[in-house]
Amino acid sequence: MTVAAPEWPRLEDVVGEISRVIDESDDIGCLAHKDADADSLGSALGFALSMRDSGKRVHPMAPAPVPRLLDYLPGYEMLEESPAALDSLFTFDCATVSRFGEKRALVEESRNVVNVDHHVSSEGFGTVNLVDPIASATGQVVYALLRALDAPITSDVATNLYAALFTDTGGFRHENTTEAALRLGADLVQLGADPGWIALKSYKSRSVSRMRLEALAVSAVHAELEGRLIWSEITQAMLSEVNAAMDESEGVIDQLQSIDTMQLAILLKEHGRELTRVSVRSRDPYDATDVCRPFGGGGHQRAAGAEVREPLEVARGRVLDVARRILTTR
Ligand SMILES: [Mn+2]
Repeated sequence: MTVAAPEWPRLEDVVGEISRVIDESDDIGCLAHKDADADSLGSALGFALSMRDSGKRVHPMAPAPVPRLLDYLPGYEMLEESPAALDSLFTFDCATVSRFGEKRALVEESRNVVNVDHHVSSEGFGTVNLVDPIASATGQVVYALLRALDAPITSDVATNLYAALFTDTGGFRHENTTEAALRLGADLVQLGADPGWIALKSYKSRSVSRMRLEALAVSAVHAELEGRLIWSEITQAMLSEVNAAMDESEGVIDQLQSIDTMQLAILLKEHGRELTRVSVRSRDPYDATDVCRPFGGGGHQRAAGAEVREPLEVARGRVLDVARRILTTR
C-alpha cells in the first residue's frame, strides 16, 4: 500500500526564503543524519563549504558516532561537536527528527530549520522544506539549490556532491540512476570531482576485517520462498570473531541484493541485547518500506531501514514474518 506523497514546494517557490535565511545568518549549522552516509554527510559538507566560500561561518555536524569511513570527504575535519550559537540550521537527507540522535533537540529548538531532502517519507519538520522525492540523492537537491542561489561550487564542493550522488545510486547502478543523475555526474566532474578517486574511496577501500565480516554474513545467507526472500544477519559474535566494527557491515546488504531470484533482501544487525537494526532492499513489485513501516522505520521504495528495540532472536522472527506475509499475499 503506497500512501499518497505530499506535494512539496518547488525550488523556485522556496529559494527566495532560503536566500533570506542565509542573508540573515552569520552562523549556519549543516547537519547530517545519524550513521551518516556519503549522501547525507557529502551534502552537509558540500553545502557548508559553499557557504563558507560565500563568507559565512559554517558549522557542519554529524550525530555520534561520526562515520570515520567518510573522512575522505573534503571538509570532514571541519565537523563540530556542539557549536555555540546558530542563526539557522540546514539538515540534509533526513526524513524524520528521530534520525538526528543527540542533535535532535538542536533541530527542534532552532528558529530557522531548512530541511533539504529527497525522501518521499519526509516529515517536513523544517520551517522551510526543500524536498524533491524525484532526486536520486540529496546531493542533487543541494546542487540545484546552490545553482539557484548562485553560490560558489569549488572542486571540493563538487567532490562532496559527486560522492553523495555516486553512492546513493550504488555507483550509478540502482534504478534511481536517471538521465538527470548521469548528467549531474558529468557536471560535477567538469567542476573538479574525480570519479575514479571517489569510486576508490567509496567501494575499493575495504579493510581485511571488513571483508572477513562480509564473508561470515554471506556464508550465513538464508534463501526462502524459492529464493525470493534472502536474508542474513550480523551478530556481536561475528564482529568479535573477525575483530570488526558494526559500521564495517555496510556492504553486506549489497551482496544479499545481488541474488538473481531476490525480491526482498533483509539484513539483521545485532547492535545490542535490546537493539536490532534492519536493512531492506526490494525489487518490483515490492516496496522495502512496507517491511520497515510496522517497526517505525522507512526510507525509499528500493532501500529502507528500521530499528527494532528487541533482541536479535525476537526481531528476526517479527521482521521475517512481515516479509513472508508480503511475499505470499501479493
Ligand atoms: Mn539519500
